[in-house]
Amino acid sequence: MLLKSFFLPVLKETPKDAEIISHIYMLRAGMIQQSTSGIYSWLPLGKMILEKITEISRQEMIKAGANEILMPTIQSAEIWKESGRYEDYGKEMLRIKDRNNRDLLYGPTNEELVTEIFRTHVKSYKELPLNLFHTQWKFRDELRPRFGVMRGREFLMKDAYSFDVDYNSSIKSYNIMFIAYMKLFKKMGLKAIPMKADTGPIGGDLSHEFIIIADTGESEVYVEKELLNFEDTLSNINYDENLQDEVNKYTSFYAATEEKHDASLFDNNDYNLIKTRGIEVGHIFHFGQKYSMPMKATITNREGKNISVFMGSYGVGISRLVGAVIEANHDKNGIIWPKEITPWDYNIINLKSGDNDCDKICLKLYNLMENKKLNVLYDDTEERTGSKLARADLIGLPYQIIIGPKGIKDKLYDLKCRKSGDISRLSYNELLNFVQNK
Ligand code: 5CA
Repeated sequence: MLLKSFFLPVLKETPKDAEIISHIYMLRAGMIQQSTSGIYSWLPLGKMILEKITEISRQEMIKAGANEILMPTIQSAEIWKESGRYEDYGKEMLRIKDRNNRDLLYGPTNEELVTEIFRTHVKSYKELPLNLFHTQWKFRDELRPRFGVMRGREFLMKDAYSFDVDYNSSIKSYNIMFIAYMKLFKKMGLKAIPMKADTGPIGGDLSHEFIIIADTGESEVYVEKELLNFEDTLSNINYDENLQDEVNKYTSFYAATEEKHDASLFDNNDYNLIKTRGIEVGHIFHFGQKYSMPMKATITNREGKNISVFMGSYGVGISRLVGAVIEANHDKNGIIWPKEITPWDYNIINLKSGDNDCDKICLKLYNLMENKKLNVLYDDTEERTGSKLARADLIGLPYQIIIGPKGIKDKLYDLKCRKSGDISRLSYNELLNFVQNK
């Protein structure tokens, strides 16, 4: 991609109302623009990151056996009246009337809608287990939208819903999602800590939140130190194994959000507990027949008896994750994208666009890298050297290849690793070797 033809409206100044680093950098790097309180437009760089995160989550859901669907953002109030949540959900739900005075709402979550799909089509245990997921915008009229995409009113969520014939099978489905979540956060370059959690308006008897430890996180959490340094074996786990032992490896440690924390344990020497803060990037719930009973989502079981199906729901905060990844990966100059998420791996920076020699060598390298299907952004703009370098640090691609008149004279070019800040001076061939063998 040539930067000249990429819409990257970076801001030089720190925006006034942004309090935390991810919000500041997302605005400064031209990733998002506020439309109104808690609602954002996603500009090209932001959209690319959103897509990357969506795709990692999608691929892991599919590996874990889930089927992708797409439910609408607007739902009929009827099904919510059936489940009993229409009144309960309170002011967070955006209620709308259509031209025929029918009650509609902008979905804050999809348990009811997916249960309606299920009950229309599935009648027998033979069609189970089933897991349906989608990635769709939600609206919650949060009391205090803040920190940019971290607590938005409109936000993108991946939500999955499992259906099973009995309690034990539904715990198996819960465990599959538990492990899938650990895997997908790891694939985003993040260390997520599963914690016992409150079930809130979703309900149920079993729930875990997945938390990224960060000072700016909104949740207060208590976690056993050993869990923070725990070496996982996730890459060796297959979804067809019995996953209870794997899940127990995590849940045997003490880790809880504030609402679930047992304060008497904090002073207890048996637990090496620390109190810290974190960002909730995922939340899973097991709620059995809470929705299937009132909504009459029944199936025949092996004994030919009609029973209400057992369910769970599983959410990943896709748009919040864009902020969370930045909170976990940045320095004073800007974002440092992990390789799993970065929109491009390399940033060629032409320090003197318009100079014949600089243009020639940059373009030659760019074309060669493109032909080799390397993922590269070429800064061919006419900005000043200082602004180009500052912008490159701000947008945080893993490697910068910096080419200017001095380098051309010496036949040595700078390769900068964004994360370590290390700069190597390499010949053209050494550069090629590096990018081809990376
Ligand atoms: N139906 C269930 C699971 S599918 C559900 O809605 N769960 S939730 O309420 O916990 O939301 C799932 C995830 O969405 C959260 O873990 C969080 O990462 C994200 N999320 C929730 N509210 C917001 C918000 N206001 N802004 C950004 N992300 C949010």
